[in-house]
Amino acid sequence: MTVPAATQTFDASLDAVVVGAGFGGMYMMLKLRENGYSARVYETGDDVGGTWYWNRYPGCRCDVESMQYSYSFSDELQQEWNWSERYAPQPEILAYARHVADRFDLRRDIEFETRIDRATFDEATNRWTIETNTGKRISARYFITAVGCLSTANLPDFPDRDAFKGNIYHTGQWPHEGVDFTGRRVAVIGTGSSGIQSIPLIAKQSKSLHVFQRTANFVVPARNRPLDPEERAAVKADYAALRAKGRSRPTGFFFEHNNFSALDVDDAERERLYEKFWDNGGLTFLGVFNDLLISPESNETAAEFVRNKIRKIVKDPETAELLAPRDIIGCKRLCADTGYFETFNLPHVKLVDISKSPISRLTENGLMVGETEYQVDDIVCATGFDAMTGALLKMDIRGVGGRTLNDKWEHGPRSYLGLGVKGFPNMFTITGPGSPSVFANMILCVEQHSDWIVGCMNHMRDEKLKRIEATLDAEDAWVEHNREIGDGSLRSQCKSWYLGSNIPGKPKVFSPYIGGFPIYTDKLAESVSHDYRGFELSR
Ligand code: NA7
Repeated sequence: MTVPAATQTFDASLDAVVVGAGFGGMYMMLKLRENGYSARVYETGDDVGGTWYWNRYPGCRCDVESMQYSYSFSDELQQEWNWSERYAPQPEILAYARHVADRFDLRRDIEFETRIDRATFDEATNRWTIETNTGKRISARYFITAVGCLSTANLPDFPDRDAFKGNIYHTGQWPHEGVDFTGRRVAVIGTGSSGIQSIPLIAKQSKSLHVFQRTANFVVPARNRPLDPEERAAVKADYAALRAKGRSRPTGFFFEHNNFSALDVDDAERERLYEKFWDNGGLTFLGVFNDLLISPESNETAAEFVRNKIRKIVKDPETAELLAPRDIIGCKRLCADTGYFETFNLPHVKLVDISKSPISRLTENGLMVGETEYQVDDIVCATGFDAMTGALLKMDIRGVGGRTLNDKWEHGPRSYLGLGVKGFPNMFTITGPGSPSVFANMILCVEQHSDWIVGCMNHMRDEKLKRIEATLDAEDAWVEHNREIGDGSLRSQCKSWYLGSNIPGKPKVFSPYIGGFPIYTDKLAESVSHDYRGFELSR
């Protein structure tokens, strides 16, 4: 039975509800407050930080350089904060998030330990009713999600999971008190970024370590190092220009890159350039040539360069071959390591290839692969996330006519600009599927979306409008545009979480917008300058 909105009672009536107190939710809250809106952020955790709150596994750090993976909206903030390393470790990023929350007095508008379970659009009032796991009901004109792209842990449902008597951890839900693996027999399942970062450190503590690899991943050295004061000062003195340079690049962050093809140079020069970028470290390796993600032939030169590096580092040839990925470099997200491959030279570390024979079940004492039982005390699942859509679809979101977002996205996410969804008026999805998000500097992305959303809300307020909804035509065209440019990139050619292939049964749709940050910026601006083209606005 639907209770008419007019007769409902609410615990709060707000202009906007924001879901999630990670970097997106915090900045959105700040903008809403600055622009005079009543708003509240609801957050499941007991503190700010989002992904950096939950992912506390050993070795967890950002793969984007610290001086760029930080807010750009406040020069005072970026001048006063001192990153200690080239790639900030998780505790430092969390400390930064806390600092931002305190500095801008955000906590008073954040309700922690409160999960949004349901949001229902009421067509009579053009407002959302939002319900929490604590029993609260809030009415809001706008429902804004800032739930992150990699926030719903994928814990595989191994048969007989409960039979295992030891501990099972997921890297994305790591115990806050930490885990001591000293003297323990450990299994790590998964060799994506989280596995690659944690394996060397778990190996240091554990008595034995078995790494279960379904797909080998391309990994380049991070070359992490402390940042010295002069280096920081030089960036800070030039921060505005550096940020502008970042915004002008497809990834939203600036790094050295070349504007020619891998096939434009001879073998010796190609090798020299790969060596140079390898020595420099980090994901910028994919910037050596401009066609590595377009031309399979060019890509293969980079892939083979990395495979050869693996063969040189890993002493056992059989293990080296198993660790050397066969597919396209950069198709799955490239990983950056500190001592990952070297770890497999340690006598107590073993790689178990599960590409042909998966983990069939857990036992009381470990796990089974084929007929072999691996006895362990602890299992670490570095098995990733239900990426891009997982956190959105976990909520019961109901739009026009009571249609759920789950139903609307049955065959994959559909949105206009990754921000608005037809049938879900007054809902905005910060870094939603269909926006650059994971292909760009996430912090610039959340700033961009929040600025756009609040600009739109101001327009609606000025014009006394009550409802904004993406049109079906705009949504269809955007989905098609995403598909077309996705098809043109090698990134869509393998099984990855960009495509949803890591989650059994999930529709295989290439979700992030791959057109690049500057082009996307223009698209957002064009919509605004054409009276919010692609959206229907009404009283
Ligand atoms: P990823 O990159 O999704 O990696 C997860 C890993 O776990 C990957 O090697 C998967 O193999 C493996 N996996 C997933 N499910 C299973 C099962 N059922 N059995 C065995 N192995 C499995 O997640 P991360 O947390 O490492 O990184 C996510 C992003 O966070 C990363 O890209 C950075 O952007 C930060 P697969 O490759 O699917 O065969």
